[in-house]
Amino acid sequence: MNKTHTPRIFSGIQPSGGLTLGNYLGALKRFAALQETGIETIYCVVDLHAITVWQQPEKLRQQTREAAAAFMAAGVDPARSVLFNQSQVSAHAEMAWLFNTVARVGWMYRMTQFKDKAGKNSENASLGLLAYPALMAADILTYHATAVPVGDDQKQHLELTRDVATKFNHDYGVEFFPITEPLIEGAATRVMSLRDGSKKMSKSDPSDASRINLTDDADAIAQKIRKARTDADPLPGSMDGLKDRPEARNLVNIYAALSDETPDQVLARFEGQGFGAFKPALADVAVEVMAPIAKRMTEYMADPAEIDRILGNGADRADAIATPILNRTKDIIGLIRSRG
Ligand code: AQP
Repeated sequence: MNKTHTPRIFSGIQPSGGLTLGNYLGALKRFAALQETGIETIYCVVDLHAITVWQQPEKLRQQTREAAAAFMAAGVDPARSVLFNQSQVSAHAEMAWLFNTVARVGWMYRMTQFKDKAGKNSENASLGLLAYPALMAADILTYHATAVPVGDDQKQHLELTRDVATKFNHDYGVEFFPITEPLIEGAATRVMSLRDGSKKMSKSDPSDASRINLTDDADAIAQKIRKARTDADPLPGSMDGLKDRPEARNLVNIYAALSDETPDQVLARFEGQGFGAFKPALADVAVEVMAPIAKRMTEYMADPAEIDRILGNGADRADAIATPILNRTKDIIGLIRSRG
């Protein structure tokens, strides 16, 4: 399907709060691993997405730097990947406008993330929150990205990106945009809240106890896992036995993703044991993986000017890829470009 397009990976994370274990396992960990494939990787702190809900300006700056520090602490190397913040490359916003004319209003209203975030008072949500998926399509397609690693919650937005590319290509009779593949892989594509197994772990959840933050120290991690909601039954020998136990399933999936095992391998070791034994073991694995990341984040955050320099440098490299693709898009549409 993408025979004419060079493989290229793009993904992003919103600086809409401190990053969580869900962001790490569903996204960051895989971003770093994908650097080993030899395929070009472009990673972005999507600040223009974050402002679709109100962000306090000074906090937004801090969270943007912290997200960049998290990328690097998780193993994204700014020399091997392009790492930048979205608003420094204006092609994203321009392409999003062009895609606003391609995407249909009905597509936007169907998005579950819009329904969840807009809630009952959707008339009062920002227009940007509704148009969010057109900007996400722009992020991806402005680089002709062929694959996008994401968590399961972004699947619907990725489908919309494919719809935008297909409709644009069809409307203008071209084969210009690739039909991007989602990469949704591993045991932790949807890490759930520690307080409610039916809700996704999220950086903007009002309850701090619902999530593990990348900046949490060992004590906080252990305490949150100890207090995580579970049930009183012992663990079964395989995941089939956890069908109706979402909280238990979540903790086993987290363990498996952290220790690079399958959930069934984890259960084979803990079969017959209760959470009194499982939770401390999970806390140990979580601290072992997360503590070095938190330490590296603190080190990066000690030099905000260096983070800004890295993001600016990444933005220059991103711009060099994005602008020619934006210009070709304008030519296809019939927009005159005659500046010197
Ligand atoms: N709980 C999760 N499990 C697995 N993956 C997750 N991701 C987010 N939460 C989980 C993945 O992280 C990447 C970045 O997400 P985002 O920041 O763009 O927005 P989001 O998906 O809406 O994440 P949050 O944490 O829930 O943010 P807020 O609270 O601001 O909405 C994506 O690849 C996502 O799939």
